[in-house]
Parts: sequence; structure tokens; C-alpha cells
Amino acid sequence: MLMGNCLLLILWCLLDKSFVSPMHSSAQSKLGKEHHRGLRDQRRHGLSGLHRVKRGWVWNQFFVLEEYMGTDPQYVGKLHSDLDKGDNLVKYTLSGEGVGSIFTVEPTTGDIHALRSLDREEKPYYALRAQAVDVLTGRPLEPESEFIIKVQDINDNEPKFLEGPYSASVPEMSPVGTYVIQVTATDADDPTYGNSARIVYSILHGQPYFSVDPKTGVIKIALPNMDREVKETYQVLIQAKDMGGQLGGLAGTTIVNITLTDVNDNPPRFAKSIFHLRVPESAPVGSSVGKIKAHDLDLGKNAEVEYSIVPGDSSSMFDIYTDEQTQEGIVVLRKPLDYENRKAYSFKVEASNPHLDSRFLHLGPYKDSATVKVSVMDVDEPPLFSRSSYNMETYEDTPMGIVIGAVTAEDLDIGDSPIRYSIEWRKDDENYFDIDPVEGTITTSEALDRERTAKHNITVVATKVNNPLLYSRVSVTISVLDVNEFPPELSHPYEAFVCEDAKVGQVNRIYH
Ligand SMILES: *[C@@H]1O[C@H](CO)[C@@H](O)[C@H](O)[C@H]1NC(C)=O
Ligand SMILES: *[C@@H]1O[C@H](CO)[C@@H](O)[C@H](O)[C@H]1NC(C)=O
Ligand SMILES: [Ca+2]
Ligand SMILES: [Ca+2]
Ligand SMILES: [Ca+2]
Ligand SMILES: [Ca+2]
Repeated sequence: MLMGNCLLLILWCLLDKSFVSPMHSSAQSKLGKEHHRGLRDQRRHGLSGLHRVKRGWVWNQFFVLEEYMGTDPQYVGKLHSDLDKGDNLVKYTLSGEGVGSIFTVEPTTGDIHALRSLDREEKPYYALRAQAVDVLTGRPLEPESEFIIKVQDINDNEPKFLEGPYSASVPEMSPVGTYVIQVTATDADDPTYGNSARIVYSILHGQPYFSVDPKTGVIKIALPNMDREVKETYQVLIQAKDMGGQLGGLAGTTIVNITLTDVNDNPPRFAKSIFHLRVPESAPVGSSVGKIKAHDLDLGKNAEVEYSIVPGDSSSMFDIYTDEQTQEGIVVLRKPLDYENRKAYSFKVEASNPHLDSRFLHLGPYKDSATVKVSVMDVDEPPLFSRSSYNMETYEDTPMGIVIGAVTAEDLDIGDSPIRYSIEWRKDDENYFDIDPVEGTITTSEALDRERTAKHNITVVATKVNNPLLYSRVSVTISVLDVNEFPPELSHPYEAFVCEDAKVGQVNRIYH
């Protein structure tokens, strides 16, 4: 029978049956050669992993421990033929992967050795062929036998985070258990044997804020109410350890930068309850009176502030709008001011967040209010005429020096300066009129001729005595009336005068 002459390879096997080749599945041992010391030691010490895998006698596998550090070649196993009677007439030969460079066989004893250390992570097994040859005839004594030398794993690779370092973000105020990111470590060691590649994740730095699932590497929020406004970024250190996390396992770490993103959990707040603004009474409508600010600790949209003036006594005088850049409230004048009329205004302003998050409404209300007091500042203003323009009439034969009307201007400022009047000289017009510098009364200085000029336009200037740079101008139109339109008996001299206490701009004419 063929099997009776078979070349037997014998060893203690720790591995699954998939390595058993059908052509060598049978036969019992005639030679129980001891396997190398490394495996024997493992067996004796009963390493935990060994209890999990199947044991059995397998005839076509040798094992060699990876990363062997000994000085002598590592003993792998022994070839033996039934036909070998120990009389040195049988020679053993090897061929296949690594023969010569890695594996050698002692021709007479059949002892196989590995010449150098092997790395399972580089090549896990070698396929070889053995043969027993008659020394005298050189003929094979039996068919060639195939077998495998399997490189036995040791735990020489630590778990590695190939995608690290990581960065992730999660909204602040997220509930405990909120997913942040999953980290994954890989271990190059044999996942089918022992625990060399069995990874357990743990968090070395980052508690109590975050947790990591030992099996999946999923990082989650571990502390409620984490507030971005208190701390925005966290550097979390995650460890992956093989040997199921046991003492003696190899470990790798990775950094996970976690940033809390903003939610609207802060209302805008005025730094003070009263803001004082000052504005000159001369400020034009639409101009800025000043700025107020409500601070919002949030970011972006969540920190946008809308301002409004609470309706009240002074609310119609001012507007407020938001400066998009600074989120300040700009108070703007809506109506003209007059210091002499009203010196101060006070109104209430409300600041609110337009973009609310319903989940955090209980942390609100998302608004605040403050009082704005506006002081109107006096400005030295030019004199003010009692009218915007004046119309006067006179007869063409009015004698010179007769008063035909008067203008009045007043200084409304605190100083109440006296006023001086004058007629603005105009190149294209002859000077027909005089004005009393103190009284503002206008008289003719030349005979008027209606046929030549029926209407005279003059400009009267009022100047403040205590500040000549401040003056106002007003136009006065004087119509010249025709005397011939009147009956002769009415054409006798008449007189016009202005009463001492005349109302401003009032022109009095009395006919006789
Ligand atoms: C993590 O944060 C640190 C410190 O802020 C920084 O130096 C590093 O580049 C960050 N790493 C990643 C992956 O963002
Ligand atoms: C006088 O002023 C009136 C109104 O300002 C104008 O219509 C008129 O043409 C002016 N007359 C002269 C002579 O300047
Ligand atoms: Ca290795
Ligand atoms: Ca290994
Ligand atoms: Ca906010
Ligand atoms: Ca926030």
C-alpha cells in the first residue's frame, strides 16, 4: 500500500483543519518527533489563546516561530521515511519556497532548520516539498511529499491608528451619549490566533467629557451641558491595546481634536442699564446720535442682535438699527432737534436674538433692555428771522427816509446777542433802500420809479454782535405801487410807521 511507504511529517498542531491537504490526510505516526522548543513552551505554559483553537495531529505542517532571536538556526522539524532503517542509506532533500536561503535539511537525519528569523506579517507560510532518496541508486524511494511551514505568530505589532490624528466637531450642550466620531486601530498580528490582534479601546485623556466604546472605538459625549462659551476645543487621547487590553499587551494611541460647535444658548446682554448719548442740536435728521451694544457670547447667527425702541414719549424722535459688522445698535435722529425747545430725551431699547433654538428657550429670554438718555447740546446758531421772506409795498412817490417796513431777527442762544441788520450789496441792482442796523426798519434812499422797476428784491443780513461769523440772510420783496391809480385828493403826503412794539415782520401803513 502506498500509504505504508509514505514520508511522514509529524508535529504538534495548533491550527485549523484548512491547512490539511487531502493527499496527506491519513496515516498514523511512526515517529513522534518533538517540535521546536518555542511551541513546546507555549504549550506547557498554557497561553490563553491555545485553549480556544482546535488541537490535533496534522502530518503535513511544520511551525516556525516568527522573529526568532536565537544565535543558532531554529529547529523546525524532522523528515522521516519508513524505509529509513537508520543505516544511512536514505537521503532527504527539500525543495520549494525559501529552500537554501531560509530552510535547510540535514540529508541523513532529515532535520529541518530555519537559518534566519522570519516575519509572519511579511509571509505567513512557506510551501515546500520533501523527498527520500536511495543514497546508492539516487532514486526516489517514494513520491514527493508536499508540506507547509507555517510561521507562528507572536504579538510583535502594536495596534495602529492609520487614519489618525483625528478631528471632529459636535454641538455644545449635546446630551450624554451623543456620537462624536469613530476611531479605528488595526493590528498586523494574526487575528485568528490568540489575542495578539484583539483590540480594546480606552480613553487616556479627555475624561470626564468624552468616552470611548472599548469594542467599537466610537467616541461619545460623556458629560451633560458642555458649554462652548466656557471651553471650545478638547484634545482627547485614545489608546488601542491588543491582548484584549490585558497587562502586557501592546498599545498605540491617537489624538482626537474635538471642537464644540455653537448653539444659541446665550441671550444678548447690555453691559449697563443706562447709556448716555450726546448730540448737538444742529445734527441733521438721519445722522447717527451714537452707538449702544448688547454683547452676545455666541457665534455668527446665534450672536446676531436686533434692536428696537420701545414706544414711549421720546420714541418718535429716534430710530435704531443694527450695524451688521459689529452688531452694535446705531441710534439715528428722526426729527430735528432744538436745544432751546427740549434739552434731553430718554427712551428704552430692547436687544434680542432673531434666530432662536427651540431646544434652549428655557435658558432665555433671549433679549435684554436698557435705557438711552440723549442730551441735546446747545450750538451757537445764527440769528433767526421771524419769517422766511418778507413782502412790502410802497408808493412810487414815497419821500426818502420814510419807513416802508421792518424785518426782525432774534438770537435764540443762551447769550441772546444783539443783532445788527444790513442790506447785502448787489452789483446788478441800484441801491434804493436803507436799513436801520439796530431796528431793522427799511427806508427808501432814492426816489422809486414804478415804470422802471416795479419790484425790488433785496437781501437783508442779520448778524450776531457777539459772534459776527454767525449771520442769516432773508429776501425782502418791495413792490412799487403806482400813485396815479389813486384819486388826486388822496395823493397828499402820508406816513407809514412801525409801532415800537410791532410784531415781527408786520408792516403798518396808515393813510390820511
Ligand atoms: C489638534 O490640535 C492641536 C493643537 O491645537 C494642533 O496642533 C493639531 O494640528 C490638531 N490636529 C488636528 C488633526 O487637527
Ligand atoms: C425777486 O424775487 C422773486 C422771488 O424770489 C423772483 O420771482 C423775481 O424774479 C425777483 N425779481 C428780481 C428783479 O430779482
Ligand atoms: Ca512580525
Ligand atoms: Ca506577529
Ligand atoms: Ca445667543
Ligand atoms: Ca453658544
